[in-house]
Amino acid sequence: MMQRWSADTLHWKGLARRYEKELMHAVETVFADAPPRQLQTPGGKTMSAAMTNSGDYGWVSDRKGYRYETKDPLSGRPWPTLPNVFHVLAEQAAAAAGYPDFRPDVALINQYQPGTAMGLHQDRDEADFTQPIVSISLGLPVIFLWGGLQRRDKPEQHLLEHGDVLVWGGADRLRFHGVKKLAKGTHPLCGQQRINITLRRAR
Ligand code: MD3
Ligand code: FE
Repeated sequence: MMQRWSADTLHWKGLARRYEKELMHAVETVFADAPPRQLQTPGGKTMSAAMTNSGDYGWVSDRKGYRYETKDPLSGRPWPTLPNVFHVLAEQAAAAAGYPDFRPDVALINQYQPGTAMGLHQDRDEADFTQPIVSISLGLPVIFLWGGLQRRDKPEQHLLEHGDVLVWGGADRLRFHGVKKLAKGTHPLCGQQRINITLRRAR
């Protein structure tokens, strides 16, 4: 089921279910090389979700700021190759949403355990905001907060479940957004966690 939240945002419920085993296998392969880790914010707080990346670049945060890096700071090695199933799914969803030329060079993977969340923020470390972002949700459900272009705008709440894919660009690209605290639970394929993969064009 495809649903438009606005002219520039598409919610394709369940699209990723047909690739769920390949997706989780790809996630585990990335984790084996570049394990998810809790990053520090520039202000010195620890983010509650654990993160890692694959692709030509990876998003990192530390006391020096937010940025994309070509190497994993934990290992000093390049990030693992962006798995083909991420490309296939992201490009299919982006094309359906009206972005036929989207070619991601980063897949940021967020791993949420019960009790973890992500506060309202904008994704603005990429070079070209005309490029959309595609997100794939796997595992436990969560309430997604879809805000406006100002931090003070009251967010809409949307449930994101296993297999849901979102594509947003255009006027929605710089909306504030976040996710509420993950509730306890066990998903048959993913266990006691939620995985979110965001496909981006960093450069
Ligand atoms: C933004 N991840 O990695 S993605 C992030 O579920 C991030 O892990 C969240 O925010 C997560 O930077 C949310 C989903 C999403 C969906 C639609 C949006 C983010 C959006 C529409 C506009 C702006
Ligand atoms: Fe974000």
